[in-house]
Amino acid sequence: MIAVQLSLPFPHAFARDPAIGINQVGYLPASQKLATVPATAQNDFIVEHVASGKAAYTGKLGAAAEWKPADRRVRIADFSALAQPGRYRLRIDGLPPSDEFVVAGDAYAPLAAAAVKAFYFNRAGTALDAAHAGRFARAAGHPDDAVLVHASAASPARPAGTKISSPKGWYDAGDYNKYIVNSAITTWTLLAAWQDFPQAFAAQDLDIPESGSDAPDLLHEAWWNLEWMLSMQDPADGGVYHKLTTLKFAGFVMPADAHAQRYVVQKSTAAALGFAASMAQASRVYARYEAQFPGVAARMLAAAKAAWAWAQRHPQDIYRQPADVSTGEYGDRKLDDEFAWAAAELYLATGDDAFYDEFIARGVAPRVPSWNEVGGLAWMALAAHRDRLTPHADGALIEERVSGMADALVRQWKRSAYRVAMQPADFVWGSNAVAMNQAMVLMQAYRLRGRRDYLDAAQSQLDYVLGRNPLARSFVTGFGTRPPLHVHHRVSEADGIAEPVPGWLAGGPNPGRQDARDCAASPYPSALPALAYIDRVCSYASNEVAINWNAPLVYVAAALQATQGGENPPARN
Ligand code: 9MR
Ligand code: 9MR
Repeated sequence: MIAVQLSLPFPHAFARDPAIGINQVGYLPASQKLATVPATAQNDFIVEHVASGKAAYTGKLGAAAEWKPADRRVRIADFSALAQPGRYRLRIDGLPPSDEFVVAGDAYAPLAAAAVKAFYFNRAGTALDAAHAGRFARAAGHPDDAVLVHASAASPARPAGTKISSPKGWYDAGDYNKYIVNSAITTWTLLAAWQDFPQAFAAQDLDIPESGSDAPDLLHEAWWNLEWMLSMQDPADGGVYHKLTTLKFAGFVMPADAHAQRYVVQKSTAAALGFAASMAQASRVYARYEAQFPGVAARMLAAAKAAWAWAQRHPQDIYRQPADVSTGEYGDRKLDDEFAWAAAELYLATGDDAFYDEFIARGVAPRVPSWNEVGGLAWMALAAHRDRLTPHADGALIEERVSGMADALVRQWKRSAYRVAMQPADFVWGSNAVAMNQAMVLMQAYRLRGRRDYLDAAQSQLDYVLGRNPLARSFVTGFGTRPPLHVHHRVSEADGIAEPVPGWLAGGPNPGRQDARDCAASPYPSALPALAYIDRVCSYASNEVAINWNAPLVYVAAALQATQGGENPPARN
């Protein structure tokens, strides 16, 4: 175990031939523009027009410094002043030129759209027709209209083996199961993107079956999952099943060829609270579209309250994986943050001060969110909707806690030789989503305080997942010069199309390498935090895709596009 952790035969294989790292999708005219350059003795860099080879910008490299997560010394090239749209590359004597990149007013619009469309591509229980899915059209699978109640979920009205219907929803990730805890943070993040940056989605045409209605496509896409979530609530008591799953993971087959029996498994407190939080939030969002989604807002608010009430009666029903079930767990034993999150959203939805008190009573610290750490979502929701706070709430405290969380990230970003906020401990399963969730926090603080360094730090996080990383690769399928080609995604692998389904963020470097045995034929080239990645289908620990990882990518791409997009940006300050 320890030997594997510390001494692979060639831990520096990637580090020996480093490349200039740039954002391969490009930059907005107004964005900060950084490249990461292997430590070189040269001091000058040139940004040249690809077409003419003429210099568009010349500058000096920053001082060399060490970046621990990749054990590398790097220098920063800052060409933020280059605001002229065009196609460029970076040149430094003695190094191979960088990949080509664009500066364009709409640089992240296609990315933001594709990252939402990825959810459509992961819809369960429906055929994807060629008119909307193009070559990724596929037959329907998993109708989920005859799901069995697992013994762990049995209740008087629904004994084990009862058949229920729980169709639609999104497949969680590379696997075909549907998990409430993960669905909750995912739909919350997508709807937060809509709430915070509606201008990025108002006219977005995703070319999904619902496109062309007078509600945004994003809300139609989210409703596909919310409708499924509603069916996971037991009408008899308000409890919410933790997941809808096969007993074991399916093989790498298409949805239409996966026929194993599906079950709803154990009601859990975490599921009830995540459900309550996201339903309360959604009820406010869809209330503005009553004509397109009749009755939906009221139904969701009632469902949120019922789930909250169930959680009050079952405050500690931790999910315990039954012996005959081996699919994803999303297990969490610490639920203060889930209580705080649901309370905060119910407070915003109802204006009832008792929910605010519940939120405060949990004493939850604002942290960068992840599926099992949702306290930050509560703080951010309250901060983003200060206009809804009652006199009972402490608006100044809320604002301070959210910007405090972002200030810590800004400090990390400034100190980092690589100019990213991520620390060694952030390189976990789904590290790229950590990067995106950090950027979401920074964009929340930017909305509160308008300070330029929040924006620049968020930009750096997006740069990182799009190529300004020590592997010099984009981590989003279909985007950038070297995107992932072999993600752990059953559809992408089984569909017979060489390229993976586009718009998906791969999990990213993860020194935990929990899949090492499954990947023995193509071992990780390095155990270093930022280099422990393989673009292989075997690698569910570094190269799977997942809805909760894509949602903050949607948020960040849309937020930066909305904030800094356009051909004639305001001057930098
Ligand atoms: O395909 C599964 C993936 O979706 C999960 O994230 C991962 C961890 O739970 O497990 C994958 O399934 C693998 C299993 O855990 C071990 N044997 C190989 C399976 C498929 O590669
Ligand atoms: O994202 C989850 C990660 O935090 C956990 O460490 C990992 C192992 O429990 O599971 C991840 O979630 C997977 C889920 O269990 C099943 N679907 C695929 C998810 C992404 O790999």
